[in-house]
Amino acid sequence: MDNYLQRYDKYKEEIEGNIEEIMESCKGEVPQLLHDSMVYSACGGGKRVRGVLLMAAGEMLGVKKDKLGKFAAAVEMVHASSLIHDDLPCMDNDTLRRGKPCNHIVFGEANALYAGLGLLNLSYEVLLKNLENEREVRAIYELARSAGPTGIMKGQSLDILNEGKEVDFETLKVIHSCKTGALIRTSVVVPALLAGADKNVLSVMEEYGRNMGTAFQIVDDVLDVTGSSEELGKTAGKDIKSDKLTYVKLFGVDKAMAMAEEHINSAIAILDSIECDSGFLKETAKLILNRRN
Ligand code: GRG
Repeated sequence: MDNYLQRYDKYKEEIEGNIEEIMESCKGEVPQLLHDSMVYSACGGGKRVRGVLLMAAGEMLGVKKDKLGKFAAAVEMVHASSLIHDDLPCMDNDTLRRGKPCNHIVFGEANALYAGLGLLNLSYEVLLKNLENEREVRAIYELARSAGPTGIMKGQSLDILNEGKEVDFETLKVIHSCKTGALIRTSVVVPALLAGADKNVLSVMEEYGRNMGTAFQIVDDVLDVTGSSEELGKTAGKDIKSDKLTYVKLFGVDKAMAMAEEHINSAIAILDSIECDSGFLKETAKLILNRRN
């Protein structure tokens, strides 16, 4: 376990170093306030689960380390952009994120809007600037698709449209698989694409990512009612207040956790069908189930 945590922290450090480098490289050209607000959210903490998954899956499949670092930074920048927008008054209207005031509280709504769009765009700019081969084009396409109107944005749109609506499991599954699942799945599909993996490996990584994404959001739903704002670094109890469609609303805490565990077990089991050293990805699956923030 100690080894696992050390490796996790090493990936995290590498990702954060890469994001800082990217932000530093455009410093002179971006208005100071906009740059500050992008840095505030892109460099300001977070577990970096998506980036870590990308680095670990890529290493497992034999992708070059420097390439992985760029993609992991990009995935985390896309994620940060979605968090900024998620917190805006016109969306979830929150004030606390990663234990700090939300971006719009510090920099104002207009800046927060641009910081989110800026990080989203910059993530693609950096990847395209360093483009080396066709595999990377496919990987960038996958990232763009998961962040767009058939991915995260679709999930968020349906999430907001379904606040206060009747309970409907099919809709809930679509919301979760897009809002949260898309980027988590992409985090392990991108390295498979970069590695030029065959169909079998690609579908195993997809299946692993799909289960991880669903479990991640179920646990998020549970933590919203069982965690404190201090632990979570964001306002607890928001889902009930907004009458969101969640696993807890549909099934209660215990059943929801049992369902998350099923997805985690499936994620772990599917990795056994490829001949790779998948120990780290299996441990990360367990971590997602047992996380407290
Ligand atoms: C600009 C890409 C983009 C999208 C706009 C606002 C929006 C549409 C989508 C919101 C998507 C969203 C925030 C989903 C919730 C996903 C989720 C569970 C976030 C928390 O992830 P953690 O726990 O956070 O990994 P940290 O802080 O650790 O990174």
